[in-house]
Amino acid sequence: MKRVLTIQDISCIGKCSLTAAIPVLSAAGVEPAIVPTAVLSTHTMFSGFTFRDLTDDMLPILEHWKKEGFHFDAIYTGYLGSERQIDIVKTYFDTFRGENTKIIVDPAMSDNGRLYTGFDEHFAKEMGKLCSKADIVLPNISEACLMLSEEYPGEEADEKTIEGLLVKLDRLGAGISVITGTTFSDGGFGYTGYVSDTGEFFRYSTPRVPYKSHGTGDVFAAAFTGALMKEKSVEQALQIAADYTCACIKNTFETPGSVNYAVNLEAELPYYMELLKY
Ligand code: PXL
Repeated sequence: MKRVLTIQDISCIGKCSLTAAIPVLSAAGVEPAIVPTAVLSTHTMFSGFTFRDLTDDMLPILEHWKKEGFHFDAIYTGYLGSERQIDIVKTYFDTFRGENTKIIVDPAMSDNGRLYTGFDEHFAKEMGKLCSKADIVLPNISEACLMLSEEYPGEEADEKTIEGLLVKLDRLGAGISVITGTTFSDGGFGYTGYVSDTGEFFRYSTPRVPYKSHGTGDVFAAAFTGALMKEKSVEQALQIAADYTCACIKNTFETPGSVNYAVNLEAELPYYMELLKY
């Protein structure tokens, strides 16, 4: 069984970061190994959340694992709480990057042109440096702009603008750069990617559901990583992740009384598992 290490926070209520990654990776049939970077009472979209920083545990966990000789088929990171955590994650990459270990960075730090509470522009630049150590990066439009010091063009940026951002993102050094949450001229919603080796773009969209929620980037990244571990190509895995994430948003939109702080990712796990079969 493949083992994926994911390094991000636990928001006790929020259905994001680890509480999204663990069920999704498990549904994919891969073993989730975790390094919780912090424990929050909720994700940071609520006010008054508690925050227990676990940075001091990160290196002792690494040292123990080194002694045990653990191996990871992928390492993927999401929300990180500080620049020091970013530095420690670099050590994780350097320590556990095996010949076939895929490194995926989702620089979860911003939405709609605004940084999440607690982050500043310097943090965003440091996240850009972490991206340079990845095989695949998955920022949304805001995150890409912050890492590149580019003006935020809005969520409805046209395809040429997104392609321009991708070419710049490629210079950070990841082999494959993907911008998520892009809008297409036909009204679809999806992602656009760029492959460094070939200089080619690729894109995929699903119908737009008129519903905004939190944590959808985390659901997407976990579903992508899970699919990649099931021997799907990068493009197939991204499509599966987009179809699954879209189904989660639609399910939430259509289910009266759904929570408004996250999507119904659990309800669509059978659909995700179905998608992985083909
Ligand atoms: O990527 C979503 C996310 C993860 N973790 C924490 C967050 C958020 C989004 O707000 O606050 C703590």
